[in-house]
Amino acid sequence: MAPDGSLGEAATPSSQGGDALNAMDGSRRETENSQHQMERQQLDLTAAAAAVPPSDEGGSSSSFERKVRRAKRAARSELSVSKGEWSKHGYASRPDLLQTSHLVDTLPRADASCMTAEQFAAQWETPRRPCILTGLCDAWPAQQAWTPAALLSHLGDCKFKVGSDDDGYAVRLKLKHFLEYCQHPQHAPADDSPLYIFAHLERRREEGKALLQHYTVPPMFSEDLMRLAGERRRPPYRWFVMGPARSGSSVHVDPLATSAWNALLSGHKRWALFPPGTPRELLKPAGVEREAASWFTHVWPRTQAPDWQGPRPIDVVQGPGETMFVPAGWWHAVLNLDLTVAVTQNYASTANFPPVWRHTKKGRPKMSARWLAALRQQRPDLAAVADEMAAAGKDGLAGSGSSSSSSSSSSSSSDSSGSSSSDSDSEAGASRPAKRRRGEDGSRQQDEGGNGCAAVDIKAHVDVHQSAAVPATQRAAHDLAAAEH
Ligand SMILES: O=C(O)CCC(=O)C(=O)O
Repeated sequence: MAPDGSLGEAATPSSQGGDALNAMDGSRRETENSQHQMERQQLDLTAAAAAVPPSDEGGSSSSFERKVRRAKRAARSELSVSKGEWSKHGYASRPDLLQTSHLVDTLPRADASCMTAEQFAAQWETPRRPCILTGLCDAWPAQQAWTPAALLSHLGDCKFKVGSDDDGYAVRLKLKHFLEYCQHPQHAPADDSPLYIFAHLERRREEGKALLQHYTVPPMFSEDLMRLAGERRRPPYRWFVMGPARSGSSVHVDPLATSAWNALLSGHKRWALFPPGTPRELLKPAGVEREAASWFTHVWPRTQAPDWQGPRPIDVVQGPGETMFVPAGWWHAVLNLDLTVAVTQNYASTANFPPVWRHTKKGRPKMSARWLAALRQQRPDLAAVADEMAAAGKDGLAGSGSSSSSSSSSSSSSDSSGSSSSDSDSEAGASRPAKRRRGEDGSRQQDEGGNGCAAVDIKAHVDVHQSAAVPATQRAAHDLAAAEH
């Protein structure tokens, strides 16, 4: 083992040489490599778990147990922990859920190590073509710093958001407890849809400050126009993401018409991508739990049936070192196939400015006013676009309201915003900082329809209870809005 507790080498990206547009190669290639990588990762996780003192904080393993149970209860109050409802579907004993050999991965891979922002915009971003970029994160300090063992040693006592409670408040666990949870036979390895760290990276939090030093935004994503609105005003836009097998993000579209990149440091993620305009009712049929594991179990197979009415998904297995580009408006569902560690950011750029502006103006009027003022100074060309849209009456969203029914997995939303160091949060309870609006700031919130509504931040994640409260008509309006651009 290396001094940092990792197994020495950084994960090897499965990049392709040259222009490297390699369709049809991902899944099969990854499956060959993945066994070896999973074994290495398992060793690292085992090492990390072994490093967790068995009797933490002077207590016993029952202290760990209490905290994890409390987190589980808060994150999914509809499931009884004591009655074993976290494993009621038996997904953990269905090996097919994590198998990918039947998939044909047709997503293009492009070597981005020498790609300019202009080349990226012309080839992928402007035509809104999803792709996987390679060669972007090989040299990041995160390659060493984000192994489970290294994270444990540096940030083991920091609390990370693993879900949200019924009121939308963050549920947090110390990283050392989360890592133990990932290993403990009665928890993640048995859970249908395990807890998932989806932590907004904020400089004012200790873990945010540390983790932000470990990667750099690749040049093709660095335009990041919302930065002009000011770091404190802009919606949350970057997250550290870590989760065990079967955690993930159920099908959704990222809101405010933003695009996203997702760089995977270790592990494997299965993605299903659908183009903008795919009918929501096909992708989110009634009666299917809003968890990635349920979506891949019940909905994905329908997409393969001869009578499927929508576009077929683009299936992808993303491996270590690969960065997924999700253009604005694309539906996506993601299932972690093993323990994954990733960072993801949402952004607005020249290429997607008009729809982002439309959604932001409607959904975040105060921020958009400030943003427009900054654009007038620094990007008069885009301020002119905004003015033209206003003149043409194209800067609002028909029928918009607030919704963010969504999405995913075991992770859910809402971090604290204007507040709250980890000291003030109680672990495994929901943090309740003063003066925050539900679903705001720090939320990993995802939207189903690309809407930009007042209560919605960049990634709206509202759990099953909240989603249920969103009227269907409202959701349909958002879906129409999403389909439109
Ligand atoms: O779980 C993941 O890594 C995917 C995240 C995602 O879909 C998103 O951030 O929009």
